[in-house]
Amino acid sequence: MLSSNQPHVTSARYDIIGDVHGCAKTLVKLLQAMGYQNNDQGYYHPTRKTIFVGDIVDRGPRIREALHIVRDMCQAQQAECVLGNHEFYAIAYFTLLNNGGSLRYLRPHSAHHDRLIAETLEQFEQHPKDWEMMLDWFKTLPLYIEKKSFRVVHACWDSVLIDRLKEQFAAGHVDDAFVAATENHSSFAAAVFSRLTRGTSMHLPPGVLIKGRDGIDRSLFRTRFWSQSPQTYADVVFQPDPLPDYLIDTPLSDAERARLVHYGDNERPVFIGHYWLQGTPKILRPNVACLDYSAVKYGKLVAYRFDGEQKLDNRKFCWVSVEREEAQ
Ligand SMILES: [Mn+2]
Repeated sequence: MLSSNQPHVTSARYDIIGDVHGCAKTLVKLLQAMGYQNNDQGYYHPTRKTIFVGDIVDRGPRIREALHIVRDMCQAQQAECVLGNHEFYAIAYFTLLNNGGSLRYLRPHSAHHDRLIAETLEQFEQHPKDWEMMLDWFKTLPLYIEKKSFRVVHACWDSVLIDRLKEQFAAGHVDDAFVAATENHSSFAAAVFSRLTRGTSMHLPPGVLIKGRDGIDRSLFRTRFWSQSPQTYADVVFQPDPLPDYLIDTPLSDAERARLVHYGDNERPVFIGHYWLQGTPKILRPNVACLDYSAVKYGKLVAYRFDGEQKLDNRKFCWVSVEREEAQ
């Protein structure tokens, strides 16, 4: 029986943490700054739980350690974690498909895909059993978390897709057949993984390309799902590289507007990661907060300390700045 002075964890007290990408030292600093302690089962807080928005894996210097911290917290029921696009990439990179005797990987081992997973494979090279365990764990992660007072998804809350997914997988995590079905890019499974873990984008007008800071030409731009009555490209664009001036006032066509995902102001708060934001953490809407502030690119590892409020508050962000690689 619970004694009256025992700390009581309500369902609404959560620290939601952004994309870790192998920054284990920074993660420990953030947990400690928020009053978490460590015992033989991992980090815990006497009165709060943690939710990770995904993308624990890839890029950073301490990927294995970061995965162990997060997995241990999940195993001890001190945390939950949604699947990020990078965990999905890892699953797909190691998923072998066999159609009519020809074996191939669900995620082709192209130079680009090899590059994205390189740090992870290097850091697990001497620990193959450990990596297998992590891959098995990734497969158990839900694509979204929905609580009475809030929601979490890596990149985009698309209620049409999520409602349909719920009918098939009530707990939010899928099975091997659903993962394999993403090979067909027009399948429901492919739409779910792409939309929920990578968000929405829009095609630029025919023939127009924009060059990103990474030097890559793109015919698409990332869009936000929380715009209210957007009229122009400026109202929906959401990415580190701004659109060129001559495009920014382009009116949205009815067809473009119809394809946008809409997250209403009256819906419960939703927390996301994924978008490589910079600067001082602040909410995107009263009910939308992004927690990815580019920790692995010497930005910040950010948490939002949620206590059930339906209007989010900029004072509830907590973060650790990453100065250089040794600190990651
Ligand atoms: Mn991501």
